Amino acid sequence: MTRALITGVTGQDGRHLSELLLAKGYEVYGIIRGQHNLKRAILEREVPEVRIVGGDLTDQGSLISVLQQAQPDEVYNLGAMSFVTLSWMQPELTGNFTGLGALRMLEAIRIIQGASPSGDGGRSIRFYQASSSEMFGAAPAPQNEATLFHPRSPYGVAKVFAHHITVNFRESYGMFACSGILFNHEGPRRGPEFVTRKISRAVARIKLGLQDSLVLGNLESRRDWGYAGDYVEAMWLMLQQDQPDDYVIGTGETHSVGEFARCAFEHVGLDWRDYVSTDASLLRPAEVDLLLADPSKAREKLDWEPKVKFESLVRMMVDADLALESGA
Ligand code: NAP
Ligand code: F7E
Repeated sequence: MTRALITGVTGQDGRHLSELLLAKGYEVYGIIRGQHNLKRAILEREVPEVRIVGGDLTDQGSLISVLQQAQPDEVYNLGAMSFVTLSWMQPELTGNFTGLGALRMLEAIRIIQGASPSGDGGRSIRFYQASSSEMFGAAPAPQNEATLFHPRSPYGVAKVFAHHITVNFRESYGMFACSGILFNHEGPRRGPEFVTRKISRAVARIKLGLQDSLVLGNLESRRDWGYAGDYVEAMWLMLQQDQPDDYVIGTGETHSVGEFARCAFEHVGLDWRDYVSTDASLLRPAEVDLLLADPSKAREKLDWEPKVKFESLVRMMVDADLALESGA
């Protein structure tokens, strides 16, 4: 049975990826940090088959222990401080989790493989790094694997480090290490701090009479938004190839925050202009204005295509929040 180890298993992508791998017959181990918390309880309820192991991306020894315990064939490094706004408030912590965390896991894998009695690396562990379109930042669109990075946030800078160290371990040690440069992907499991979920939740609550308005920041920034369930499939595909490589994953469509809000309100028969206002305190010190993926390499080499389109994604999220907020 193939074994996978996932960091960030309690997050949006961690739960989708666990379900995908379990459906493929994998044994799935998930790293949980700290003590029992709400996100762990949600994971245990939604995907109870995941085998939970304790560890932290800031604790190298814990990662080595976890690898010894789980003996994985594939490691998916999804753990990170992933909220861009918070990365300006806690830049050092972001660098530590999001940047150095990847290095610690790569080193842990290298140490474990090097210690193999067979001397040839033993079980060759395949590694996936959750890179991000935030690394492109101010780079001109459309962005693909050849586009130069110009990150605009401490989060983006930390992800650039994690990306390059992944490539470096592949080139230095011949590790099967892949970096998936994923554009924004969303869904009902998205954290409420991200703009799409903030909007879908507010729309549901306004429709149900539980809230009367929604305050947002920059309505003009544009993102290439896809569905998380489609994107974890791409992560898995990268680790099934003959050679390790890096891939851009996105839809090739871009929409503004305002368009997302308009579409979400329209879905419940409301006009967004009656409810949405803006507040300058929600603007970022430096913004990423335009993200648009050129995912042609993934289409050609991985045979990967996103299935859920923008309007369906918006409707899916609003419908899920309507059900949640109405207690259905
Ligand atoms: P998410 O929902 O914010 O989940 C982040 C996960 O990281 C949580 O499970 C969190 O665990 C864990 N984590 C945080 N600090 C940790 C530490 N020190 N040690 C171990 N685990 C730690 O993020 P997501 O949307 O699923 O994204 C998954 C990954 O893809 C992240 O690396 C993110 O940066 C990257 N990414 C996301 C997108 C997107 O649009 N969603 C796009 C590109 C890249 P706790 O429960 O302990 O907090
Ligand atoms: O912001 C604007 C905000 O926080 C999107 C993470 O998963 O994707 C995500 O990062 C846009 C920005 O996501 C609000 O200024 C307006 O332009 O939903 P977000 P993000 O920053 O794109 C990348 C690919 C990742 O890797 C990250 O981990 O929306 N915006 N008003 C707002 N954003 C938020 N959060 N809240 C607002 O009220």
